[in-house]
Amino acid sequence: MSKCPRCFVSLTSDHFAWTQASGTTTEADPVASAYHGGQVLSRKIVELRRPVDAHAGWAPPPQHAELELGGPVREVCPTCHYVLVDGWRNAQVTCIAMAGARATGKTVYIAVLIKQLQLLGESWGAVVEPFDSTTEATYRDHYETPLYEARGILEATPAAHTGNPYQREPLIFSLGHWNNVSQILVIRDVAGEDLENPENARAPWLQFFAHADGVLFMFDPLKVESVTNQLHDLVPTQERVGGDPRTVLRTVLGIIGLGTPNLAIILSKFDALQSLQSVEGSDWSRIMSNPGAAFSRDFSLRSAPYHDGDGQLLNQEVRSLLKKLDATPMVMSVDQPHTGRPLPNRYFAVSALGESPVGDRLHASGITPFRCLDPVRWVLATRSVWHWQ
Ligand SMILES: Nc1nc2c(ncn2[C@@H]2O[C@H](COP(=O)(O)OP(=O)(O)O)[C@@H](O)[C@H]2O)c(=O)[nH]1
Ligand SMILES: [Mg+2]
Ligand SMILES: [Zn+2]
Repeated sequence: MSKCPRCFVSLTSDHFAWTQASGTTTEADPVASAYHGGQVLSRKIVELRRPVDAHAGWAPPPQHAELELGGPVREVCPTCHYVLVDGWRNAQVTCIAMAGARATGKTVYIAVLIKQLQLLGESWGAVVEPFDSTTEATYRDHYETPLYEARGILEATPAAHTGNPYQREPLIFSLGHWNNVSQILVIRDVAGEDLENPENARAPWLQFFAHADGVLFMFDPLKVESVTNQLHDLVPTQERVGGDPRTVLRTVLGIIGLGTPNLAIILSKFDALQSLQSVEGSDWSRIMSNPGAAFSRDFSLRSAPYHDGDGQLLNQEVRSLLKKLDATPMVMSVDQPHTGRPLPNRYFAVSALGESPVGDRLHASGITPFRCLDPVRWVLATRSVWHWQ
């Protein structure tokens, strides 16, 4: 089914909306502004709901919108007024929302993820590319260039109320065709700061979490004191630290409410834990040196179906690691949410960079991602995209 790339609400055949395709008269649009998180001006909009007595195959009468608006029209999302491209309703859209405190690695992860999706797609001839010019420019300017070209480290994602919050626009990528249907992946990045504030739980511009197909929640092991204490000689200290992951998880679960996204809980910057192997005599060194562990290998770029068995093993291992990282309360709030209905969930470990950056620069060995595709392949597999039965 198709979904809106901004609010992630499913586009049904019961409710439609259009706007004028051209014209200079615009006015403040309170609906679009609420979902965008900043002021949006729109041209005139008309809506149409399916009449209660309509027959099964009902569709909007041809030219209905053109007649109402007096000229050419463009379809918009009836929930948030996002302008949809022609044919959007025929595509299968998978919507992913990033979550996590500040500096847990969300933005770096997206930058690397797209490259990995491109590599995986190539292995069966699927071209992964930005779907629109906004995505192309946002990905290039805020993700790819800062990481791959300047070899520096990305700036913190601005909170939604500040100057140029590029994360307000969804990142839309085409995954090519699968089962003869155009496949689209939408990713919405978020500023950790916005999730560290529990008062934002009701903000309309964060409600996309409730309608997402996948929520990728990142947990940063470098926030855990017992880890950083052991690491201080091995891994350069990271100066940017975010808020309490438990608050963020609570806010995110609060926003999701009765929604049913797949929840991926991701241990990010896994390279940092891997470097604990060299802390002699510590129990972390024993745990992390286990060659038989699922977290010691990476299947994510194999052009076979998502390996569910491997995913389940990793799930158990990462759950144990999180308990060892004093994150038991977090695991409990996933298992026993206040709604009484746990979300479909799975635990993952990823390293986008492969090695810790030194100060503000990437490590000399460059970017060597580890298991970055797993969470997205899991979400895609649950929707039978890029997956063989
Ligand atoms: N060691 C390590 N550090 C990482 C990794 N990914 C991100 N980082 C560090 O974490 C910082 C914050 O990353 P960023 O993606 O901006 O976090 P965000 O605030 O969650 O979007 C970066 O400046 C990097 O120093 C990783 O895979 N390994
Ligand atoms: Mg960010
Ligand atoms: Zn919408």
